Parts: sequence; structure tokens; C-alpha cells
Amino acid sequence: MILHDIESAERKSIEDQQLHDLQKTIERVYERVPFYRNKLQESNVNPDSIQTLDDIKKLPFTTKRDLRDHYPFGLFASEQKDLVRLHASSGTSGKPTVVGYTKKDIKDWAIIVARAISIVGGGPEDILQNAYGYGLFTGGLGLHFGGEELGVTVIPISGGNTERQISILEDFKPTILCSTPSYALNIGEKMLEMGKDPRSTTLKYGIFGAEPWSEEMRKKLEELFDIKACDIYGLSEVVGPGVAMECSVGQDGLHIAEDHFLVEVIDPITLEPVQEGTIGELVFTSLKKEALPIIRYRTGDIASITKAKCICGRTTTRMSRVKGRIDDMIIVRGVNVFPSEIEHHLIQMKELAPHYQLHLHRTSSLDEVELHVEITGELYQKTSQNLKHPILQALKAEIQEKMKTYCYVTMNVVLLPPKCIARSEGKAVRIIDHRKEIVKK
Ligand code: DLL
Repeated sequence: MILHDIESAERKSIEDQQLHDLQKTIERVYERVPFYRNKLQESNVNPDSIQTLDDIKKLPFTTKRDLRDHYPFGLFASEQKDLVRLHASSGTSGKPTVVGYTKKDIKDWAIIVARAISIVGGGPEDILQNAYGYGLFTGGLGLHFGGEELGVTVIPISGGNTERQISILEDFKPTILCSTPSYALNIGEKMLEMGKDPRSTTLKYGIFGAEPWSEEMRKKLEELFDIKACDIYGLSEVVGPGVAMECSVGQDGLHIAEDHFLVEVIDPITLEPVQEGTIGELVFTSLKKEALPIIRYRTGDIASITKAKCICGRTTTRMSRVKGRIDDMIIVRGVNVFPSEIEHHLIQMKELAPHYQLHLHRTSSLDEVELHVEITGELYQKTSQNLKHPILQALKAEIQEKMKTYCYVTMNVVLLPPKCIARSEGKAVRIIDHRKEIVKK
């Protein structure tokens, strides 16, 4: 595993470099982006106000809303002639957020992702099956350019067409699979269904991310494919995949590419910084980007950070697994719960397939959660395909009890026969919100 200079540097030298690049970034946006200039002036700050890293607190936050309000290119700091690529995040409502890259941005991002792949253990001798979607989503091209930068042999298969994924897995003999964790699970299940053994492939590593997943899901995928599964994090507004990457040695938090991104964790209500080790909302500031520098971007992602040295030898700040997005946090009668916490408990139950969905309903003024889970094919046969079977009634009560004990939420559990929940080819849909639907009488 190659350790890049920055990854094992002393904290002081990382921070000196960050301060220098932060000052340059602030100068750039102040000169080139009216939105930032106005916001900085309103906060009585200018580029000279940044004398220490702590001075970042003087700067205003940026939100997804700001990007949408300036759709499509209003926050860009480069002229169109200097842009070589655009990406966009799909977004569940309204306009997407559009992000742009100069030639240098693309090169820097490729190096960031190359480092991410090498953090896992990848190198030129590896073949990487890239099942992240190609297109406006940053996953496909992000991993593609990073793989090529590292000298890995990239198979640009993109997401979907699961049977084809399986024949490529068998014929091209890749050693690394890149996809969302839910799609990796989908591929593995399909192999079993076809009578093939997912453990018999040449795969060594999985680079899984783009959606929240749990430690239990990691175990499941590692066992299913006999691989090391590592978490990759990123978001298009900040660059795309590679903002942080988990190492295969420690598998204990994701190493942030701190020479490119400055991380903060804030309380999403008070907007004040939280203590190291406490969970809060991740906030990132880009340090080297040209086309779309981003200042104190509120990601909506909930995690914590630690500056403790990792057993792999890296000194860069690590972030915990993302528990979920603030928007995906379910608040039922005052209790907050993330789907990933529910997943953690469900996957441990042998009677269930690792697929679930949360349906939110509103009856009168109360919110109700319906948890849809699939039973295994084996159990379905054993209970004579009768969902009212006493064994299944008892299982339902057990899940309900578990959810109440560990997640503090009373849920109505709906057991489903195998294969009833839609399988993902990209980001899994875990929450279906029916609360705004008009109930027709
Ligand atoms: O999902 C970039 C990406 C591609 C990351 C491939 C990793 C691998 P967006 O489509 O802009 O970009 O979505 C970003 O996805 O704010 C998180 O909520 C979520 N997310 C990304 N990675 C993880 C992860 C890509 N490892 C949004 N764990 C982010 C949990 C993740 N959530």
C-alpha cells in the first residue's frame, strides 16, 4: 500500500498547507463569484480576515439551496471556456445541482480517487469492475479516472444489467468491485439464484459507497463474496467520490483527503462546532478546486471525526461511517432514527433477507412507520407460503419488539415473501414517504 506524503504528514504541516490553500480559495471566490463576495461582505469578512484555520468560523455556510438558487452555473468561479466537464446530482425534488470542473480539477480528482483505491490496497496489477453509474452521476466517471490514474485496468460496465455484470465477473476476472453496497448485494444474490458461488470469483476488494450502509451489511457482503469491503464517501458538490476512503487495514473510519478538503462537524441546530468524536453534520470546504470552490458546505450527512492516527500509519483525519442524511432521519413522536440503524438490527436476523423499506404515513396528526421486510425463501417454504402462519406472526412480533427496544420506535412490521422489495442498481430507496399523499375517500 502506497502512503502518499500528505497521508502520513505531521498535523502541523497538513494544517499549514490547508491554511495557505484556504486563503487562496477565499481570494478566488471573493474575486470571481458575486454570491460569495456578497455573503462575505454581509458577514464583514474579506480574504485578509483568514489568518488561522480557526478563522474559517467567520465564513458563512453554503447550502444545497444556494446551489439551486444559482442553477445552473451561478456559483462557478471559472469561465465556460475553462470547463472541461459538468456533472449533476439527481436530487429528489426540484432542479438538480450542477457542478463543473476545469482540466486541473479533473486531474486533481483523479489523483484523489487513485489514492482512495490505493488506500484499499489496489494497484496496477488489479482489474476494477466499475458498476457505479456512468453519466451525470459522479460515481462512474469518478472511479474510472481514478482507476486509470493509478494504472488499474478499469472495466467501465456502469450500473445495471446484472447478468452481464456476472459474466464479466467470471470472464474478465476483476479483483475490485465498485458499486453501491445495495447493488453489490443484488449481484451476489443473483449469482446464488443462478446456482453460482459469489465466493468463487477473483474479487479481493469491494469499494462500496454513495449510500448509507451498516457494519452488519459490511459483514454480509464480506461473507457473501469473500472480500474486504471498504467504504468510499463523497458528494458531487464537494467533488464526487473520494472525499474520504476507508483503509482495508484498519476498516475503522474513512481517511479524508485533507490536502483537498477541510472538514468541520457542526450541530445542525445551533450550527456550532461539536467536539471531536461527537456526531454532527459534516461541513466541507474545498481547498484546491478552480471551477466550483465550495465554502463551508453543509452536507446534511451525519458522522463524527477523529484525528487519532490509524493503525495503517495514516495521520489524516478520519470520519466515521455516515449514519444517514438529516433529511432521511425519521422523527416519530419525538424519536430520531436513521434507516442504517434499523438495517443494523434487521441484518442480524437469519430469518430475513437483507432488504427493507420504510413507508411513512400520516394518520390524523400522527406519523406512523411501516417497516417492510422480506423473509428468506427457506422460511417462506417452511411456513407453507402462508404469511399468517404462527411462526411468521411470532417473527413479526419479535421484529417489532427489537425496533422498540433498540431504535425506540414503534413500527408496524409488514412481512413480505422473497423478492417483493425492488432491488437497486444504484442508490437503494429506503424511505417512501406517503405523508403528503391526499387520501381519497
Ligand atoms: O454519491 C458520490 C459517490 C459516488 C460517493 C460513488 C461514493 C461512491 P451524490 O450523488 O452527490 O454523490 O450524493 C452524495 O450520497 O451527501 C451522502 O448523503 C451519500 N453518500 C455518499 N457516499 C456515502 C457513504 C455521490 N459512503 C450523497 N456512506 C452524500 C453514506 C454516502 N452516504
